[in-house]
Amino acid sequence: TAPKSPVTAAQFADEIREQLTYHQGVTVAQATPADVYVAASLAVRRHLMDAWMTTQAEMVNGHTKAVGYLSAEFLMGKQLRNALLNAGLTEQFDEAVKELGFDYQDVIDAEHEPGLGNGGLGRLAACFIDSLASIGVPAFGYGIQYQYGIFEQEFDEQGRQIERPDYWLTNDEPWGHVDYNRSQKVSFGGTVVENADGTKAWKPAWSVRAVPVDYMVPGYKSGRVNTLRLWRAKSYDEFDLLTFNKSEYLDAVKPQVKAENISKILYPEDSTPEGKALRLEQQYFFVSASIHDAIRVFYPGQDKPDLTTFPDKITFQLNDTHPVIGIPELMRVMIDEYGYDWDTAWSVTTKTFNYTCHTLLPEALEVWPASLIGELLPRHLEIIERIERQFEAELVAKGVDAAQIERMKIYTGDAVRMAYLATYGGSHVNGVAELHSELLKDVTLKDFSDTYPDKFANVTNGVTPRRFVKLANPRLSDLITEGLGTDKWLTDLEMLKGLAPLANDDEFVKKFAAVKQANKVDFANYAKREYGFDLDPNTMFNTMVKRLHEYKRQSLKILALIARYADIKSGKVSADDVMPRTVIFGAKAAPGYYLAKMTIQLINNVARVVNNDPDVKGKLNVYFPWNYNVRLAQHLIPATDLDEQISQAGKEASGTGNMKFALNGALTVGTLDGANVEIRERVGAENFFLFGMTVDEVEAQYANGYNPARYYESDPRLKAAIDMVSDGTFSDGDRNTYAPLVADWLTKDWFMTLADFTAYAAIQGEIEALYAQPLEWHRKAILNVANSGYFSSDRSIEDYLERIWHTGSMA
Ligand code: 26Q
Repeated sequence: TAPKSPVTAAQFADEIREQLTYHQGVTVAQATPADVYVAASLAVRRHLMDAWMTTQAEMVNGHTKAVGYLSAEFLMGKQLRNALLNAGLTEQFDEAVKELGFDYQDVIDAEHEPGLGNGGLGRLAACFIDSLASIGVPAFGYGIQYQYGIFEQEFDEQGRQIERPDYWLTNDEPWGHVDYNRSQKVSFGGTVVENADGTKAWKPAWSVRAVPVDYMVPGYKSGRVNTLRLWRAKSYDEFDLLTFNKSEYLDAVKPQVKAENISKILYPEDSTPEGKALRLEQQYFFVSASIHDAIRVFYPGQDKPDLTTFPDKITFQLNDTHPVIGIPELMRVMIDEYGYDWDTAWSVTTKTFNYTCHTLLPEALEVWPASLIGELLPRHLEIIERIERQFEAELVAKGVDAAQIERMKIYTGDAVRMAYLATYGGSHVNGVAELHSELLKDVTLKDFSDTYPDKFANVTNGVTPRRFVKLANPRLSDLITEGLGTDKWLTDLEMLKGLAPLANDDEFVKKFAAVKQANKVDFANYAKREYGFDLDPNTMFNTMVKRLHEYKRQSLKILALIARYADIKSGKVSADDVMPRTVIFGAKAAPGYYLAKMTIQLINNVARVVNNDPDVKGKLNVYFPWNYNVRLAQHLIPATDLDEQISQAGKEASGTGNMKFALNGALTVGTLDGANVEIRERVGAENFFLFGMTVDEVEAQYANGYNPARYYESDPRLKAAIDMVSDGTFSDGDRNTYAPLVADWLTKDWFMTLADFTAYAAIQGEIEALYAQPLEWHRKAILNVANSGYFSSDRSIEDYLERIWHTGSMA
């Protein structure tokens, strides 16, 4: 179904006026851009409402299984422009806003992006629900409406990261619809008692009310609008007016505070989970509410639903281990709340869930102390124990040896391994890139893949071309449409292949180069306005944006940059031979991640020193715009010439920034890690700057006892760079500032930054030689665009439908 042809610009302006008057009660003359933002958002929402209701009705009445994407994070980015695009109202909006006397950019800027995620995993969830709606698959995203999203990053005078709370709900938020009438009760604590008939009953100690806040997820030209349902925790215990007296007044609100804390804040750690009770409460809170919600939706008004049909109604995808408590929860709901026997419940549960793993780092796999689960969810711990007994019996029956059974324990007696529970308790496990899925089978979950080989699958990640090409890069989008003679590529991204022959057409290459140049000028203006930076768009824009992690190796980039700086300064490289470069970093560090925060400080101070040094003026500049988020990504990616994907081989599960850059015509310098491998295969080895050790070489180094000092001693440029970090060049002469970082490099260097330095430095020459031939550079960039259509999240979703969910789009 195509969306109905909507309204004229004049009509849309009237609709905005109407919202201003009847919703906000302000005249156009009184209205601020923020008012117009709210009014316009409500107006677009009205246009999408019929499609939203139809989609929901057909989802329940139709014969297509729905997808429930369970994720602790959805990093959505701003909503207004995306909704306009999908409602077919972009031009009307631009004109209407002008007619009302506003600048459309001011209106767009009024929206505070919902930062309800840390990075890759949360953004992937947002891309996936966009694709599900665009393909027309009935789907719910289920998560948490955190009141505080990912912190807002600032830098202090010393260049250190400061975290500020992201109170994104401080203004009117027109997108989320708070549906108090569809709340769910979620309980915690207490004890388990045995009923007279031998069944078990959980007597919880306390409960919270999960209130759904619904967001529209409009598909692009599909006529479908799915739902993102984010749960907000509310207390049932309002003031207890009967019992409190004056001295107990403050105590009386304590239960309320405790309950509402559950959805208060997004945990900003994305690699080394801490076993905090509040985090487990969050996980159970949204998963329990979502499971009950799905039963309510798919068995409307039924007291005794036939839950044996549940896996035909919905399939739950577990986005990493964060929602895995849903497995024992569905068991509990079926057995305790609906009276099913264990085997029936187990059969339904294993058919309902599938698990996506997003990591290879052992320290990032969630393991919960059994004592904590026992305290918070005593009935679930019992169920997990029984799952463990059944699992061990099954392994014995399969002839698995005792040592392996011991290694595979889901429940060790002390702890519960959530990845193992997810693997056993669901139908499929998938990694997020081919290399990652192979390593999952061979290393991380080897025992499981040996025992259950058929469970394992790969689905390589993807990104939505609507947000990351069409919205972020309108110039390139127009050029692609011109080149292909159609805009159908936006829903069939493999069509980009049709651009490949145009890489040999000099006229097209020049147009492509002009698009990139114009995007760079735009970004320079944006950086001036937002950050006060003076970027020179006539230099190469070289970008590294992603969370700050040792394994991602921002250190490698900064050390190579320092070495380059030293070369120019010492005259070893004559300034005339230097290809002018602007290096742009963006990265948030987890607040408690000491070395990551020190790396941020180092980058900021290298930037300060380099940018103020007349010896390298115009040759090398370094900028670190703070608070990297979806909005900044949308501005920066289209303006990038060269992007950095330089993680240690075998550590980045996939990466998705790499895909966004390739689709926007940047060339990549990268290692054979994650999805880089597949990107390089598709765009062609000659159009990708590869360097560094392979997974096997990394493993061999670990096995031989890796010694970083050896590399420090053997590469004089590396030595010089590290010495400059320790001698105070970037700390006003203070030799202590970076001592812990330097000590780590020289004695541990777990991710082998030093071992890859020489190769990384060497490839810079190749990069600069190519950049000196603009036509050749842009030809390769075009081939990156042309051959990256595979990395659409539409394709990822098609793969999930076929390999894992076994369902399709609505008729
Ligand atoms: C877990 C427990 C407690 C607190 C926090 C967490 C937590 C939160 C977020 C653990 C991990 C994350 C996020 C992980 C993540 O973003 N992984 C990335 O996922 C991308 C999408 O698949 C991949 O492209 C990246 O390679 C992977 O690092």
